[in-house]
Amino acid sequence: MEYSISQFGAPDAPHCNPETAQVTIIPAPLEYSVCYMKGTEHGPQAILDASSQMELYDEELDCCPIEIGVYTRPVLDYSGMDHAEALKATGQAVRETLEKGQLPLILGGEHSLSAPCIAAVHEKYPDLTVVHIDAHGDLRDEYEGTPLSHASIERRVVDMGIPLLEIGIRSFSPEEAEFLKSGPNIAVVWAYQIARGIAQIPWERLGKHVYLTIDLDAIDPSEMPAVGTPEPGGLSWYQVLDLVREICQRSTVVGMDVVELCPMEGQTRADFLAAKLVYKMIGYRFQQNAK
Ligand SMILES: [Mn+2]
Repeated sequence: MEYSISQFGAPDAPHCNPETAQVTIIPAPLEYSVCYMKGTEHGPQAILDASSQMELYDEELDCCPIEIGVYTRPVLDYSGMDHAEALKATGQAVRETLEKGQLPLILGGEHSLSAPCIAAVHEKYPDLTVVHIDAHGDLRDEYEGTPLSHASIERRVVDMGIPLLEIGIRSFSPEEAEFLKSGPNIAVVWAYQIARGIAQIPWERLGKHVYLTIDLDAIDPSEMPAVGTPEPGGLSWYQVLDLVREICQRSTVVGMDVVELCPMEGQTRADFLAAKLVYKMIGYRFQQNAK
């Protein structure tokens, strides 16, 4: 790609000192198990590039969230690695960020990268809850022969013994439905419940510390067309923002990711949505701390 921004919010971002930043963005162009549209490996760079065109004042929060310090690591280089090695390297980047006392915010890349990131955050915060905003349940034990698949990521979270809250789901296999009925520690808020105004989100499930993973296909394809596996009937921009805001008000978010952007020719609105979502997540997260 010719246009290649290395710091989120650049070129105006003056607050990207790696030592004093409160957030470290980890661009993770991981793509091994994507099954339909390929291209998520270009997602992180598309988000960084779009972020350079974004205004840094947040009218809702009446501040410039970037001033808390947002450092972007060099894009992770997975060349020569197999899927398992790439996941390990991603988890290591999260661990290094946590050791510096910074909040890791990972840009995907395919959703399988969340597993090592969540594992690393869970080591530091054993009382972790995972909130998963997605169109898909991602609860298959394995998919296309691998337990590392992006379609199995939340099953790995369950395997780790971490309570899970899934929101926006509208694509679920019979195997996943059966698994859910077997009583694992999962609550699911379906997209249709949100669309009809009958969703009762079990917020009491959230512990003190939350890891938030957002698969961009949670958002309706009319607003977010650039994903590998689009599903109709998704959440709106403001519905997603309201969820993120509420999560940040109720708990301390100690890790987050935005995954599955699959940049497409002529669909730059998707890259801009992803970049702005990342910025709103940072704003909500630290506005809550400032109160
Ligand atoms: Mn998904």
